[in-house]
Amino acid sequence: MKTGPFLQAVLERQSCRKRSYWVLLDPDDFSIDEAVVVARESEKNGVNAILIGGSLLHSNHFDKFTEAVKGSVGIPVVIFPGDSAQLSSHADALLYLSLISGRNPVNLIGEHVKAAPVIRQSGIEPVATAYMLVESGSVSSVEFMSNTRPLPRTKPDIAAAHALAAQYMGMHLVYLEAGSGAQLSVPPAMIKAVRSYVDIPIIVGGGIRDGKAAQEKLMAGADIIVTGNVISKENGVSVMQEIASVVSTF
Ligand code: 1GP
Repeated sequence: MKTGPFLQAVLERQSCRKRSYWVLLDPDDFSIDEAVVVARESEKNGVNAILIGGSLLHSNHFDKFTEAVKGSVGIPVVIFPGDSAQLSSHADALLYLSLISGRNPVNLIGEHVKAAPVIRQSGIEPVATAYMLVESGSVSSVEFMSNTRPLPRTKPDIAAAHALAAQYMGMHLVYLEAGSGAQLSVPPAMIKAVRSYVDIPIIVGGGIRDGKAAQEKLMAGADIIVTGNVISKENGVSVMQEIASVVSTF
């Protein structure tokens, strides 16, 4: 399969040793108008892409939400789907996530089969992504909703073996996920172990709340930092600016 423009751009940044910062917007947490404001602010501050998605999704405005965000920024808008219903032809790309830390066939192939014909028809660029859930001090939404166990946070070698298997299977990105709002973010030792095993870009997200945490992940070998929750907090914009500046100067 030909590499699409979004993945191409991610790989180019990696080959120039440039790190990236992606901001996640959950359509359950923002109205469309709020999302547009946050997306514009993100672009203004040097964020490299907007992710859209959520584990639950009570709201039914996914397509309109994606269309509005896409219409308001020039940076890529990428779906980060909680399930196969979270699709929109307005997005540039979609992280085609396989929850490889778990052993639930629904999240390894089931949802993918349901989504594949829709993706084909819509023309969204799917990017095969190894999604690895990491223990983070409490049960995350992804853990509960997917009915899978996260990787033990004190076992970096297990995480590295999973990531390597994903690379051997042809996946293009690894996403180390502590879960949205995680008490404990992904440990640097685990990122380091994964980095020593794979060449593909490593995304790290979940519980990153300041520049210092972002820097710790980058130093361990992360290519891309994702934050979600933090933007809706009182000082959300200044935290985003702080993280964007750490990522861009790294
Ligand atoms: C969750 O990795 C993302 O899927 C972001 O997590 O909301 O904790 O930043 P936070």
